[in-house]
Amino acid sequence: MSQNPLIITCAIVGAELTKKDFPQLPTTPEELATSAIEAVTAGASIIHLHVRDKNGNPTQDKNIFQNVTDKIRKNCDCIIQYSTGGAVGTPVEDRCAPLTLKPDMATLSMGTMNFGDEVFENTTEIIKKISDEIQKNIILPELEIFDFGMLDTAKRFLKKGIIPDKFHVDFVLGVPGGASGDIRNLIALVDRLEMNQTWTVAGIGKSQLPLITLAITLGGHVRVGFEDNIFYKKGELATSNAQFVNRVVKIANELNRPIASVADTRKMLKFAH
Ligand code: KMH
Ligand code: ZN
Repeated sequence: MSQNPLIITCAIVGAELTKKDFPQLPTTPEELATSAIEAVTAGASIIHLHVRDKNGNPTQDKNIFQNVTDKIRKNCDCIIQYSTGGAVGTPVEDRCAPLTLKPDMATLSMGTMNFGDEVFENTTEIIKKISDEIQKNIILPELEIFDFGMLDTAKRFLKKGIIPDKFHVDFVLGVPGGASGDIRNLIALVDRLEMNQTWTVAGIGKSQLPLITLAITLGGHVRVGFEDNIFYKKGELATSNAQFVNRVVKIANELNRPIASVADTRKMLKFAH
């Protein structure tokens, strides 16, 4: 039986690291676009996007999102997924600001959690507001599930109509404060998903490689990139986002999973447009 194509998402930069921590981190619009294009060329079909201001700090500035999106689109076709998580402490209005640009996809985190030593706030009110903006702009949401209770929240909110009934799921495992990157957590979470729901795993730090390998085996999808991990191996920093995508392609080839094109991804995630 032929296996379903593997959707690779690349999270090219998050909101936590700076160039001081990691000089290879893409932060300017040019660097972000180049890194995204390299990742897509290597096999990614979705780019999870955060952007930075002139000083390299995380921002939800709509104009910068537009600028980076235009630069990526000029050079390649891919699905662009905006972060509505922003950085810890970003006000909800700012988190929603880029959504009026109507990206293909946007994230929707399913609960408040400790995030390292800080708190990533996603109260019911915040989730409702972001979900409303996502629906108003006809964007496909990706539910960010950092812990078990967040999956139960998603099911509860789905029944109440707080979140739309069409979405993709991303299990983000290994954030200190959320569920750990232990592979048994992924197995348990997938087991509790409803049938036919598409899902991706993002493993933080050293949990990335075992989690993506398991996800490829289980028929799920994967996210890699500097937002989640900067080490290619123990003690060896990665050189580019594309390097991580290339590794996924190699593992997928060994395990007989074809790589999803952008068209395959749109079809599998049931895009409206
Ligand atoms: N930066 C984190 C606090 C998302 O992109 O939607 C949240 C985050 C999730 O990165
Ligand atoms: Zn993110």
